[in-house]
Amino acid sequence: AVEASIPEGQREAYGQSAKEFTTKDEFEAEAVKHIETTLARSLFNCDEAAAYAGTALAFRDRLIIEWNKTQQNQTFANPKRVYYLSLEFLMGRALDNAMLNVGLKDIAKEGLSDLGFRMEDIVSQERDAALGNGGLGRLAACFLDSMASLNYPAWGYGLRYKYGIFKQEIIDGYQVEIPDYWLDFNPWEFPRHDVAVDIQFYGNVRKYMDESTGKQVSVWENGEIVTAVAFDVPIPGYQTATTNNLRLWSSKASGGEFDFQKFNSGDYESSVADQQRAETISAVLYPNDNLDRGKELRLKQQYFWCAASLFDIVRRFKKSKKAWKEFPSQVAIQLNDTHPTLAIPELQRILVDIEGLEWDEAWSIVQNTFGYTNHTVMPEALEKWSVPLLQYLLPRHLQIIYDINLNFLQYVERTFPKEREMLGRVSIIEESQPKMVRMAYLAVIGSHKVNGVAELHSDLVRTTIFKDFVKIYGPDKFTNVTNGITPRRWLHQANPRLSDLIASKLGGHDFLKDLTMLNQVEKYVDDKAFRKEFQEIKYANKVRLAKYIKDTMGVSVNPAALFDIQVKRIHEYKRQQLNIFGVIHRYLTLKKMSPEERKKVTPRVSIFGGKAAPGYWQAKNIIHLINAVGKVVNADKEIGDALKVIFLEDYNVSKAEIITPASDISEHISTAGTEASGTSNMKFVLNGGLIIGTCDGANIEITREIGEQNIFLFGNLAEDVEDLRHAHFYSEFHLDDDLAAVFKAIREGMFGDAESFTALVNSVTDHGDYYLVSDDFHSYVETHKLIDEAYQSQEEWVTKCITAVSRMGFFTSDRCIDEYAEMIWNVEPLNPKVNGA
Ligand code: F55
Repeated sequence: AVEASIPEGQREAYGQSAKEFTTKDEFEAEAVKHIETTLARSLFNCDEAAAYAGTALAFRDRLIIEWNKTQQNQTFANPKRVYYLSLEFLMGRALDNAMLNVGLKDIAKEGLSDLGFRMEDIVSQERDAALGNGGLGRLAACFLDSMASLNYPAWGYGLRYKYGIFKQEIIDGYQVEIPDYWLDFNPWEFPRHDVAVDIQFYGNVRKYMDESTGKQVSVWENGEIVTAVAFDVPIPGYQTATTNNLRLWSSKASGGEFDFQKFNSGDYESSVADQQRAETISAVLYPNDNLDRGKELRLKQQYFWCAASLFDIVRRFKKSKKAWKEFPSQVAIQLNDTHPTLAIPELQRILVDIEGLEWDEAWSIVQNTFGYTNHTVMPEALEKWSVPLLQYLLPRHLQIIYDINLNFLQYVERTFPKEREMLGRVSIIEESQPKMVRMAYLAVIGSHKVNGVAELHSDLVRTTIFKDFVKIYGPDKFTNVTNGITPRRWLHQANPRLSDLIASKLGGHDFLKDLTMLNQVEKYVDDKAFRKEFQEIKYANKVRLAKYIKDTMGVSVNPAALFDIQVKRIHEYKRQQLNIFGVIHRYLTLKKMSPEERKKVTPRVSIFGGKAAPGYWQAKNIIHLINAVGKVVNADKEIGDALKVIFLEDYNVSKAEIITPASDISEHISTAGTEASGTSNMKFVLNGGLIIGTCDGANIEITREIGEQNIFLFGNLAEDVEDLRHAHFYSEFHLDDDLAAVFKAIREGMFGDAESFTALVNSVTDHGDYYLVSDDFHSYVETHKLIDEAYQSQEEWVTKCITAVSRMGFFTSDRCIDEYAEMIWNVEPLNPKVNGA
């Protein structure tokens, strides 16, 4: 509307309103201005929290200017855009990243020092934005960083949870969950109270014949309405003006704070209750990773977020006045796992019920718009929703799903008339009691491309869970995009000294935008000075982690020891139990040695970290065992530095930035075929650590890139897992001898209360050892011996580490995004300067 615009003559002032500081003094002036006026604090009441706030607000101003320009530029050029739909964005902290991306961290550091503060203290004031569980959520965050850095016109869409993933405390060795209320001061979000969408739930569907068109029309009516309010978060690219948008939806009661009609009619209490109910939708992130629990509130979250996002996307498209058939040339929507699959029937509903398109035309638009990324082949993680629940909550969507299924099954029947048994297998509806909607099948049928996240995983996707669909649609619909990580956060920010060392040899930091340039580092593998500096950096990073361990846990660890780290969500398939059983075996071995022998072994610090889903009892048992072992081993004077066992509390993104650069070895030891990709494996190698791993997920491609002499692989292969599991039940179960000794020690109470570990031991000995712990134990222990030996020869070790780092260029998320853009989205970067912006 014209009246909403600034008059022509006055527009120059616009865009000049916030100061684009470039010097230390200008930065200080901006920060102080914010402390004084925005926060209303005096110079005599300026603590670290205030200094953080002032710094954040100063940088925020800069981001806003670039962000506005980027959005105006995108609106003007109106290119095809990418929309990344993810229920999780595990962003971590924003300030450090913002300072590095706009290239002003050094200036801010000097400015803060003038004001009497240390940069590290200020940066660590910020709370993590922890709107995710693990790998899937962090991948979405890395992708946002890459899309902005590569100038893709891209938006993220998610939920603005009031509570992110819980904070973990360890009390008496057990995990305790504390709610993560993170929003009391969040300068990085902008409420858009004018961007509000009403979302309907429940109700019924009325069908009637439209006399004028002669068409049957469906109307979804009498539902409950909840309002979605947009909160926008700027996503700055690295050394580019592009600043993209992450839009998070927050739920509130429709009609504002209270329903005034109810309020005035004296129904105050129920008006407040309605408000509470509405706000519940975006209240809390579900803390399960790789497990589907089918809760009604979770389904509400999914629809609320999909419907609000699609309304927004469609509204933006309609402004262009283009024909509907142009929709897929303007819009690419990527589904991060099946969590946003309801977007498929929702777009079909918008096109058919609201915009009046014919079914087939609408369906072709839908299929050409969506792409679906699968992150797991494990059956317990594949989402299903019960038909009765969908009928109740989203009656029109259920009808649409049935119609999609009918058309699909008719097509399959025509194409494969002799394979009628296939129909039941590929049906979106599982004929169980109650009937279930298989969301992954709906996602495959409604998308034009389906991808896995590492080569082995994508092969498994094609040959196991979607085998029939490969036959139906042909192999080209199924593809692979191996995961990656952003080198900005995971190298430059987490490990500035290593980043600078590399930059000193490569003529600057350009490699952070083209990570394949790392291959030039290999030239320096024999360079004495380079090797020395590389080693010193690793040592300094270990000293920093050792200090953190001392400060938080009171345990002293020797930074010269081999740091062996496994940090990730606690899950039986990730096999932290294999690791801790291995640690116990090491302890038993050490105890049998003479003091002289013990002096010769490579000293080790075994470090664990990660959260267990609150309802995942066996995962909690694993945490308990790790802590119980730590308590005994760390207090054992005879053992001393030869072995320490640490469980780091509350592993999250900002802690990962301290932990990752400090590893000598990290563990990626999932049962083969279960870890779709893994991404921390990439972070550790990029930071100059080696890995021990199974032939699983991206470990396989890491091996191909860095060379098998630079990685420690062990264990059975994915292709043999099925037979081995079968053999556990149908042949004599053989428990590995060393593992039997470990179990004996546990049972005899060496680590306290033996009873509380019974279930963990029994899962191997009595319940079929589903994760093949016993089958892989010997190979695991032997491989750790090789690691001990290799570490003794520091020269060879450093050679491996430097070689590995130099060959990691493939694993940048920039490469992933370019692959998605080319193979799946068909979008191109947009020069941020085209309008002189
Ligand atoms: C969260 C909720 C549900 Cl309902 C299901 C899964 C998850 C989840 O957190 N999954 C997850 O993190 N998957 C991981 O995705 C990574 C990125 O692709 C992979 O590297 C990793 O192998 C996979 O487990």
